[in-house]
Amino acid sequence: RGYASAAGGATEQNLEEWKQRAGKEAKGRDPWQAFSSTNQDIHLMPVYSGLDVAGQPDYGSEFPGVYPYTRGPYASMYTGRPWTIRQYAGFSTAEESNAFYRKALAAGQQGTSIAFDLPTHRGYDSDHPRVSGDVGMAGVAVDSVEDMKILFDQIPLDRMSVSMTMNGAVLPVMAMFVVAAEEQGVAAAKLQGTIQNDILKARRRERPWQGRGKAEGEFMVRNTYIYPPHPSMRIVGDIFAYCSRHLPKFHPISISGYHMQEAGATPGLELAFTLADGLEYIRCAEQAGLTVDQVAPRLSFFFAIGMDFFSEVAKLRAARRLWARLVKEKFGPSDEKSLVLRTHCQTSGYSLTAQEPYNNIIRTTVEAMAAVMGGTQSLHTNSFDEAIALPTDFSAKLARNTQLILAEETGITKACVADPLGGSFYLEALTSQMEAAAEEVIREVEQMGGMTEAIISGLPKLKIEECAARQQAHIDSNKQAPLQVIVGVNKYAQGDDNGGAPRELDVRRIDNTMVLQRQQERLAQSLRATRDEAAVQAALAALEAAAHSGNRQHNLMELAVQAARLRATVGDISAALEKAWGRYEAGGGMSTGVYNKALGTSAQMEAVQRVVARFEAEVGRHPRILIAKMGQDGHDRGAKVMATGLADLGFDVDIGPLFMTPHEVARHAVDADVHVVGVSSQAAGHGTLVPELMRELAAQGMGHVLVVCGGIIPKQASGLRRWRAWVAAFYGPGTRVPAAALDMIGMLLEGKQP
Ligand code: DCA
Repeated sequence: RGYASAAGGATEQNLEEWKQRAGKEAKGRDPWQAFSSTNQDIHLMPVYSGLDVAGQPDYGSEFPGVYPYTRGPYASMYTGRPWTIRQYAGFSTAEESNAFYRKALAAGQQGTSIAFDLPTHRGYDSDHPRVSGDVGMAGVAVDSVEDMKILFDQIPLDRMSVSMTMNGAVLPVMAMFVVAAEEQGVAAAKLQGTIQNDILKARRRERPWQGRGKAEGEFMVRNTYIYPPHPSMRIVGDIFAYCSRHLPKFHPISISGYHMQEAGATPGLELAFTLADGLEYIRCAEQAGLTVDQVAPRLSFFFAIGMDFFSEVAKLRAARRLWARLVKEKFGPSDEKSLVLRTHCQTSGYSLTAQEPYNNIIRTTVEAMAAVMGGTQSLHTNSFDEAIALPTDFSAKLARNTQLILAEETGITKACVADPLGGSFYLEALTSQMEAAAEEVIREVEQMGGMTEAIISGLPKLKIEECAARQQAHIDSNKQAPLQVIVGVNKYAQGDDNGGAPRELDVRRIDNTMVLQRQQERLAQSLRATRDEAAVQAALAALEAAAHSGNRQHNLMELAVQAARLRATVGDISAALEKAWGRYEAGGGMSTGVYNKALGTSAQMEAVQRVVARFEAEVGRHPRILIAKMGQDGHDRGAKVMATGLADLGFDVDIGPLFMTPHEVARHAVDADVHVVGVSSQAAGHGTLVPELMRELAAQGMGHVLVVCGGIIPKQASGLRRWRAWVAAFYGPGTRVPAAALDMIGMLLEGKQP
């Protein structure tokens, strides 16, 4: 504790007086011990005063919009202009998504944010044989410029800012956006918005077997990447260079921490890895021939906002301060705009529960408040039903209204001041502590040679998975550590008493066969049949040659735009690059021991050990499970947590690679001679893929294997009723790993056949 005038007159004597009074309230215990706690990252004292900020040189003298921007990127903040309400959405066809955006914009939304389906993310056209279960399921299917034009029909691209969450197939998608605008009569120079283009990021987490059906991508935990890390970074650099030349108002990247927190990172770890990614991208731009001042002012960030209210506010403040300082020290820019971190935030998908889903409205409101108090520029609020399915029109409207009410009814914007929480002793001290902790991690990453090298070494992924396994064990053990209470799940669960609310939500249903048919028809009849095939093939050959050559004079984005103009598809452009670089298979790897250690001993744990021992005695080996992800759904947080937990509980666990076909899963089950196949699905492809798996298992003589499923599998999906009868168990959101283990071994010992 230091002393300075910033202590505002507080002295050690004042503190002693507080301790005496608190000591009485603590009934004789040391109040410092009795009332202190830890958030996920930092040990917290029970009270803060001027003494705790007195050592901070800038305490009290910082202003919003002024270096180091702790209090906000703009001087007037929301008093001048509120944040942008930017809801992320997209489903099935371009026509339906376009109608949805237009309705949302008319109802108060201010920017669009496009969710693409998984085949598009992974660079496959809708008619590719690997992707039939995923077309149009977790986002909109876009195969060509024709789809892109429909997506933005009657949306004025010269005035409306558009965000596109795209990483793997970023070249064709960005190229098609530019061409669609061109054909709408809008010059590239007028385009405003953001493309995610963040191939380094980590992906989102699900509770075991759980998650939401949104498509994201990255390297840290294996997701919607397509090419190996180094060529992927070249794409990022080429997009930076292209945007700097042709789209000066566009943000060529959204450096994303969101998926790290969703995958299990604490807010502090999310902060550190995201800024480390940011530094790496500036270097990547430099390699593409740009100066820091040509790229840094247009970098944008994206953070998750979870339930740890004050940590989240402090995280955004610390992010701005640390970023400004790091960029200044490392790159010495001359444009002050290069130092300013501007961000989009999204409320946490992980914090949503399938049990008592209306509670999610309250969670999202609190998280949105944290984002706003932290000074976000743009915000997405989740819909309450997203732990179950994609949002309905009704739930999407409530999510949007959450922001409209905050912005227009509460006095947070108009009748308010810039950075209203600035100066809070606790918040300022927490901001500094988070900044220092993040800087420490960033130093470690920098010593490894930066984030690309760190990712190749597997460090960030393992750190995040360890955090996730530890948190899950705390939830499962019912220890109810701070921030691990989930009302309605591990505390105050009401069981069947729903207070009269409808038990089953009316969820969005997507008819995959209809989308598939429409996309296939458009590809075959109006695209491939009418385009100049020779010109298309020449454009694709030029792209492939440029990728092969590694010559940075040939900008890949430039070549992708030419190919897109000629009606080359997402699949064509991705395949051309794949010929040069191959498709990347990240190494697997699973953290072990973390779950067990955090879980500690419990009656349930001992019960699992007993049944595993009994199984071994009767069968002659440990129960063996293959955990499989099928289709293009890369959300493997639930699968990983389940795998880690089951391995720690005594199972032999095989975890298959991502993106398997049902045939490949059955083959793997035969080769590994497993007792159970656990299918984890977050992207709704299970309706097509699980029945196919059942047929494949039977065909390969493995009909006796127990098949269990987990993830986002709504009970209401009527088409599933038939195959649900064949599946031995469904482990929905909130399932505890030991409970699932007991259940599976129980079924195996009873000889229950699906
Ligand atoms: N006073 C004066 N001008 C202001 C103020 C203010 N208080 N606040 C904002 N503005 C201006 C900005 O300077 C900007 O104008 P410019 O582009 O000419 O510089 C304009 O208003 C828009 O504000 P901005 O803060 O850039 O907000 P957005 O356009 O919503 O951009 C950003 C936010 C994070 C930078 C962007 O990358 C984004 O929208 N990301 C979303 C990513 C996403 O949706 N991901 C989905 C998962």
